[in-house]
Amino acid sequence: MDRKIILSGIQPSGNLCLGNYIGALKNWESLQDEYDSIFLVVDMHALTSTQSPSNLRNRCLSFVAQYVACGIDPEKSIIAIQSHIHEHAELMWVLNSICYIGELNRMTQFKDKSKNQKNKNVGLFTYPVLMASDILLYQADLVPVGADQKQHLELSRNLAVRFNNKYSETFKVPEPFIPKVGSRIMSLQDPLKKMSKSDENLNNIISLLDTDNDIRKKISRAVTDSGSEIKYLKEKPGLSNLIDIYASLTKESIKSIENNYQGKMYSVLKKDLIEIIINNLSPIRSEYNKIIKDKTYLNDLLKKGSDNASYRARKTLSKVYRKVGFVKK
Ligand code: ATP
Ligand code: LTN
Repeated sequence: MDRKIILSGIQPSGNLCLGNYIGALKNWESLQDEYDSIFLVVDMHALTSTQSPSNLRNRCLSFVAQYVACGIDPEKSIIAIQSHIHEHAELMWVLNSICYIGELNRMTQFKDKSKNQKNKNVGLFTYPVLMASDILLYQADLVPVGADQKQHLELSRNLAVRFNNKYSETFKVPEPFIPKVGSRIMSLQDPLKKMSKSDENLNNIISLLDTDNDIRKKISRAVTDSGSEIKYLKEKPGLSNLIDIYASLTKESIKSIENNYQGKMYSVLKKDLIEIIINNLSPIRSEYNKIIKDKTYLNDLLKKGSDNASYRARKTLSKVYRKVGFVKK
């Protein structure tokens, strides 16, 4: 039987951070043996916020190298850059025509991200339709993402069902795969907001390429409450976030972490957490430093990835064009 398909993507804005690693990349790595996997660097999505062209270009390659350094194996999974496969934009146009403005108006990420923008760009508004097209193009069964993407995924499901009902069975209806622990890692300085790779305050985030010293400093300074009991509680968002990171990286349960640190000071937990993060990230960093230098290797894997992805994308898009009534070339 054919293996089920998973697909996910990260936009190359800012530096990949611990939130992206725990919420997405770490799960991609463990799912790739079981699933037919496609992992994208979604550069077209990144255009919805301001990007310098040369930074965007460099960051795309750097993200590909970081995917591989995190254990995404190009022999097992397709790794590709979204803009290399023109079918994403083409399917989006078709999906735009069955998506309602009211649906996009309800998207909380659009409300958050456009809040402080004077001139809101249309791309930011229709971004979830492009995401639906990424997913539906490859007939994905499962989409491993952090909790913040749940609403976008619901829209992808609705668009798939709507298209299938209007024309005939065409798209698989994808399911989200959201980790039980670590689906929403919070900012280190403001634990009420999500850790985000494009955050301008670098003290809020641990970047995958931070040095050991950066990690030590940032975790030592991470905001906690003034209490002393190590308990995972809503009233202790800073401490609970550190426990979440600890639990996700060690696979230890939150209960057992609480038991092990009973009666100990926050600083003891922080010190151990620093070692855990360093043990996870330093091998990734050294692997990255090797891979990023080998441009031939990166270009070859991208060529193979986009050839494979384009083949699949073409198959779905030609079916869609036929169903909606476009004349065959
Ligand atoms: P940006 O700040 O550029 O909007 P981001 O850090 O929110 O970026 P995305 O590109 O939106 O990252 O997300 C990439 C993947 O990482 C998605 O699957 C998303 O759900 C996941 N993710 C992002 N932030 C977190 C977080 N704080 N905790 C867990 N998962 C996260
Ligand atoms: N919107 C996602 C990034 C994204 C994505 C996708 C995730 C774009 N296309 C397809 C999963 C599947 C975000 O994390 N901001």
